[in-house]
Amino acid sequence: MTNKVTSSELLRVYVGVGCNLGERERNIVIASEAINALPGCSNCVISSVYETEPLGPADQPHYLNAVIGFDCALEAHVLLKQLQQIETDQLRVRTGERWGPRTLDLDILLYGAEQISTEYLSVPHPGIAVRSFVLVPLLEIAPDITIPGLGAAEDLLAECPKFGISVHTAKA
Ligand code: A4P
Ligand code: MG
Repeated sequence: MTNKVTSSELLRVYVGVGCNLGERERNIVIASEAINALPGCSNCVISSVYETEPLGPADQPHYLNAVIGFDCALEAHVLLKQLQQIETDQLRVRTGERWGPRTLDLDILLYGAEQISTEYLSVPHPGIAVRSFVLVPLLEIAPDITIPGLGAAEDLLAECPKFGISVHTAKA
């Protein structure tokens, strides 16, 4: 495992954003502002916002999904804690239901080109290859991106279930 970042080293990080409760679009905007305001994080770019059918229990509202890319000087587990605090600030309640509805979910998709496997963190995110709601917005802001250990994101998308993905709000 190599997950140490020195204060002088910036990695490009991609975070997947998902929500299907509350003021969905507003939750995403607030999340991107909160990430941009984190210490050691800068040059934040957000994809278009996409509407998608739920992965998991079908009796829950459709999701809005987006991907946020930014330069990051935070160590990966420190970033995870910061993202979980942003989720909590946006009134996320953890019910324990797998893939249940939520006001905000922030997943670390990619942390530079690093592969991390600890009790608390798996990067690249384990679902990345089979989620159009991750790959489509990721490719929009990083068209040539390669997923460490898995290959070109574009090739993964070709084989991936689509979850009825459509643009909800185009990138500004
Ligand atoms: N964790 C491990 N790796 C990571 C990572 N790369 N990023 C751990 C973030 N967290 C990571 O997460 C559970 C634990 O995962 C954390 O404590 C962390 O240490 P959580 O956010 O508390 O719970 P969760 O999100 O409900 O669990 P899970 O299994 O990660 O769910 P997913 O994969 O996030 O899926 N359908 C659509 N259309 N769009 C969606 O965005 N999202 C989900 C949630 C289900 N269905 C969806 C969508
Ligand atoms: Mg999650």
